[in-house]
Amino acid sequence: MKTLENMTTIEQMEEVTAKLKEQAVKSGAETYEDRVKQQTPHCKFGEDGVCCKNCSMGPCRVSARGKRGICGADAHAIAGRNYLRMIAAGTASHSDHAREILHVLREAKKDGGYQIRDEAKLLRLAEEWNVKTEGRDIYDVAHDVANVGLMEFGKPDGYQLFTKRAPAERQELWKKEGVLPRAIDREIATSLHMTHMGNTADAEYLVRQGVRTGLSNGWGGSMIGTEITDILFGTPQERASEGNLGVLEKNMVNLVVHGHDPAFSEMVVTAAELKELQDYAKSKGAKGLNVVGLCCTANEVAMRHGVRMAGNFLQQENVILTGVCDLMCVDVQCIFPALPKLADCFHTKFVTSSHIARIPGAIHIEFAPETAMEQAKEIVKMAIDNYPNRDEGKIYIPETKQPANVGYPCEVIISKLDGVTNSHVDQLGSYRPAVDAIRSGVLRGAVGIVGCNNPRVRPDYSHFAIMEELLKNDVLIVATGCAAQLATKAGLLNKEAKWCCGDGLRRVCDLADIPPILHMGACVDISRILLLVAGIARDWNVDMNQLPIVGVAPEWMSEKAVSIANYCIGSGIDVYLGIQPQVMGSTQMAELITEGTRKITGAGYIIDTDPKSLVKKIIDGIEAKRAALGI
Ligand code: SF4
Ligand code: MSK
Repeated sequence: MKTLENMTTIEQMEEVTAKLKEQAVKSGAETYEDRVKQQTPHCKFGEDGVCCKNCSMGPCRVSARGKRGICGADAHAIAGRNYLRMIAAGTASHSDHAREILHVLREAKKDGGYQIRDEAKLLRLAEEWNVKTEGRDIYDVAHDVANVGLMEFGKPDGYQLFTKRAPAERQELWKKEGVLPRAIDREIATSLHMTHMGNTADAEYLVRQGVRTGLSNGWGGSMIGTEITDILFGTPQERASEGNLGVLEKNMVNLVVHGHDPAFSEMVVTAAELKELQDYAKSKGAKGLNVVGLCCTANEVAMRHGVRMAGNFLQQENVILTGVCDLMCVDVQCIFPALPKLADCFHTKFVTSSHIARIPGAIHIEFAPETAMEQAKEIVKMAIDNYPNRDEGKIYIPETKQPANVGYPCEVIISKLDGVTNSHVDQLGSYRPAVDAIRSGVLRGAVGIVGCNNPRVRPDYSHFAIMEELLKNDVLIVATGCAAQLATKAGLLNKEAKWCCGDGLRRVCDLADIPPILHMGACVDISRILLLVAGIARDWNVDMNQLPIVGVAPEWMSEKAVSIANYCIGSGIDVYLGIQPQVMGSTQMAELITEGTRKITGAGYIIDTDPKSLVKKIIDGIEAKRAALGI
């Protein structure tokens, strides 16, 4: 087995970050590393989740001196309420993103800025949601589908429609346990209501509502977001791309799109392809326009256009520190409010576009579907006009970049598997070749590695160490979000990375012509992983929690990640965490999230902050699932 010799190591990535830090110091700029020092050590009450400020009798904190808040809430109630509020906020974020996309679909027109790119998917969804299609204009169908989707947020009765996509046993379990999700906004509101002063103080019920709210995201908001994005902008296809800071170009106008909402980034990418703007860039002495992505927006535009990826969450400041970022435009989520101030130390223009993420010091261009193209053109022009303003003395572009194969939604995975066996593919598709490979032991199992990177640990290191070990042990990896970006930077999304896999996984990669880590998209696209696991469970004729398939978030940081973890747990998928949830000041909560949920959904957290022992636990967990299935 070859080693990772052609890959970019964490040490090499860290060398680049250290050089860019020198750039920051020279320019008098502050970076997150400085702020980590200022914030360390972190507040222990906050870390343990036992500080409550849900009413003005507080804030109250649980300590040896005072074991209850003024109202009598104990550590379990306080930690449980804080935890549920994180899930509610994460669910709100993913789901509101989906709602915005539905509004764009409702405005889509044949000759408008937004059009339908995947008609077949729209028609399938219309059928699933009982929207009439026969003899109708496709845009009338689209608008009705958008209205059904919008009702999923606030309908007074019934449950999330997409929960019917789960295996029947799972749906029954959700009903029996009272966690079948209702309207998305209702689950969020119920969570906030339950955690208001004077309401639920029993940690178990806070955890149960956490699972239900998470499920309204996974099988509701996020899944709606992914489906509608595919309908509007096209279901991703396998594509070649490149990733890491070396994708920034010295002689081109560099425009960076950052955030999550493809309705915005798609328009910027489209505008930058216009000849008039390419010519305008040349008129300013540049060789052309170079649009690159950051964070989850990078995943979105790479999967649909092959746009190159500058990096993940903790790389956002590094992009500006290169001195060649002519403009960074952002939409929503995971955007450091530090960026406008940092941009001021360089020539970079920093543009916000959404009322959801207003940041002092930014140029704000409020993005609206009806004027989207004009606004995107304005932004691209602003980037071009800024190109001549670079300060040569402040430029350092790291050379590091790696080739990547991206764009493996369920549809592409199914067609790749179909190529292996020519098995019949029905409308839902078949994962039978994957089932056979896992059953026979050629693959030991599969792991979804997702989530952010986090300065609480050595950034990116846990992702890398876990991926490397799993590949050697014949475990197929699917990745999304900033974990997928780390795989990109390391070179692990390249088909050639099969050389660092065990024999079984390498054989599967050869037969199916896939890289060993399949890029499934942004963090909202973890709903694709739910459908993948549900599809495999269906073809195996077991429930989702029986499969040797687990989720890992080695460096998670956001509230969205806690919501995601809860929809995975709710779906029977064990979640391995490398960062402790902020509940450990409550023994009851510590037990509930690791063991208690197993009695409800058949899954729970396994937490270990040491990546080496975490990956051992993942492999042991997969083997235990195999043993229970008798394989
Ligand atoms: Fe303190 Fe109770 Fe108010 Fe929380 S709800 S701040 S524990 S009095
Ligand atoms: S961007 S939520 S840092 S994955 Fe989706 Fe990355 Fe985590 Fe944000």
